[in-house]
Amino acid sequence: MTETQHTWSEAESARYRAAGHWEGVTFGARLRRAAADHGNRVALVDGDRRWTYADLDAEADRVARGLRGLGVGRGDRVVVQLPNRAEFVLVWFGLQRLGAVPVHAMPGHRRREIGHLVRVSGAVACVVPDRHARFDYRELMRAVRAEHEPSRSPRTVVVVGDPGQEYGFVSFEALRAASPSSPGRAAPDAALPTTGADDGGADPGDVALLLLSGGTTGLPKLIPRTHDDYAYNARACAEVCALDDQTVYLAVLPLGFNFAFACPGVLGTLLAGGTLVVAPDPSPQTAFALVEREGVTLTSLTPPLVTHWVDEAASGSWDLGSLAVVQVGGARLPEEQARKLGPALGVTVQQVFGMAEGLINLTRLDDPEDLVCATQGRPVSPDDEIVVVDADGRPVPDGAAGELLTRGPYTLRGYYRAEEHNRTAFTPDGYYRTGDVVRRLPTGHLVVVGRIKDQINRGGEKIAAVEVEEQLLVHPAITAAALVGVLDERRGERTVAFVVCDGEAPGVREVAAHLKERGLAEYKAPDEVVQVSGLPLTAVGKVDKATLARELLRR
Ligand code: OOB
Repeated sequence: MTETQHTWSEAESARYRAAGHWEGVTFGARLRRAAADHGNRVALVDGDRRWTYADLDAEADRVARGLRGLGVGRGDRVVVQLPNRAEFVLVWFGLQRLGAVPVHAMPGHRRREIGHLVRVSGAVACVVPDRHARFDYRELMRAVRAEHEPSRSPRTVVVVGDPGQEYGFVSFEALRAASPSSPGRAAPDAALPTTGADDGGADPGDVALLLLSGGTTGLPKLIPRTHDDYAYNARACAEVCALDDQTVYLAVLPLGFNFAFACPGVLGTLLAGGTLVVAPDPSPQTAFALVEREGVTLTSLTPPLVTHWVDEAASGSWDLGSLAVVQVGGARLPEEQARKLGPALGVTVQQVFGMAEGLINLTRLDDPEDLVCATQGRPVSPDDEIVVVDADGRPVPDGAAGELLTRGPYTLRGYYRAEEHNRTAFTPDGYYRTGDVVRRLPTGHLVVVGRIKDQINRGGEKIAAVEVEEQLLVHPAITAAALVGVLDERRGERTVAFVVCDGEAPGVREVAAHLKERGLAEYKAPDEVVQVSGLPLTAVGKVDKATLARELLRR
């Protein structure tokens, strides 16, 4: 990323500071303040384990000291691939304390995705669990390291749980327990410096974390988020959701997902002095038990979870009285489901249309039911700039459909180290081309009506069609391939791979095994494989995916 080109101008930065959006405080310093303000309040709950704000602050110091002993310092990137456990939060703030930069990976990512993240970010370390959901992450890390020269692969792998015997693998427990006086675990200079002790000397304008984009190209892009912009993201959402120190947020969706982490999620809750409860799995049984036990007030879901939650609530065996607001986003929520959810759980529903790149739209808690159920909300910041344009880039009137372009105080101006992609992903005046087709209502609310980007949204999981197509073509029997999203009752969309083959086409299982072998995350395997004699083309010679989807529905 060329800082001069792909960031906010001096004038814009000054405006965002003057407006109070950018407060000039790093996350490391914010945690220190939170500990001073709310020391004895419970910040974090995971099963039977609890951390007050003072505990969390002290733990961040401990983790930071251990990481520093491994040579991690200001500006260093560290890939964090952890499931929903407290350690995600401990590691995250430990890194912030050093001015180091967490790279948010998803638990489902495999060799190809993690290898790519490691290469692009130049990560010095990775943090993984030993095993999770019957998968061994140490083996994944071994494979990633084997594929890269030592100079280009992470020096250290921190393992939550049993690190095994591999050289360079260290246990998280040992790392956090190591004090500067226990040599062999941490280097003697591992004590934190007295200056920058809150944040390793980081600047609030520095990149604080890297998020993964849903992707539209062969390789996923990294999204740089600064301390200033990301804290504003969380705070602006927290204000709309009226968070305070009584808030108890249940993290059901993966913590690495921007929605659960900062919209307002983890960060919004902690910045407000509330309590974060992590759910180890997204089932309504697990979640409802936590709602009862911890008095959860707010949570967030993707649409496919909504039906399960509504069904389980109907059993009548749970007391969900504390739960006030349920956010739903990441994919389009059908209006009928939105109308059912509120009464079924006895909550206020909030639709969330957001993106890792920045812009977050929320329906307001006091919006009339029709807006809550039939729109995807409106921007959280008065300084979010929205333009809806036609195919020629000309603004369309309110109510008409067009591509959503946006810029503002927490929307990126450029992907990380992606100079070429940045030339087309933004307009010359810095608007991000979302690839989403929306209608804007006179109230400012947006209705998502479609998409022009080559991405499939499988119930909130984003799949870049090109990334999968490239790997399908590696299969010896496949000569041409197109991955298409088609309407699906349960997930909104499911993936269909249209393949042209020399002989008989491989079945769904064989294709899944092939993609797994290629190192792709399992959720990217097509739900269906359809053999065709050729792929239809549009007038400009692109694969005509709309025609493919239509013909499939007609069969
Ligand atoms: C969230 O973030 P990403 O980066 O995984 O995906 C962003 C894309 C959007 O551009 C849009 O295509 C789609 O996901 N999307 C929705 C939606 N919310 C996101 N499409 C229809 N209706 C919605 N409510 O998905 C994300 C990030 C922060 C908060 C919430 C979601």
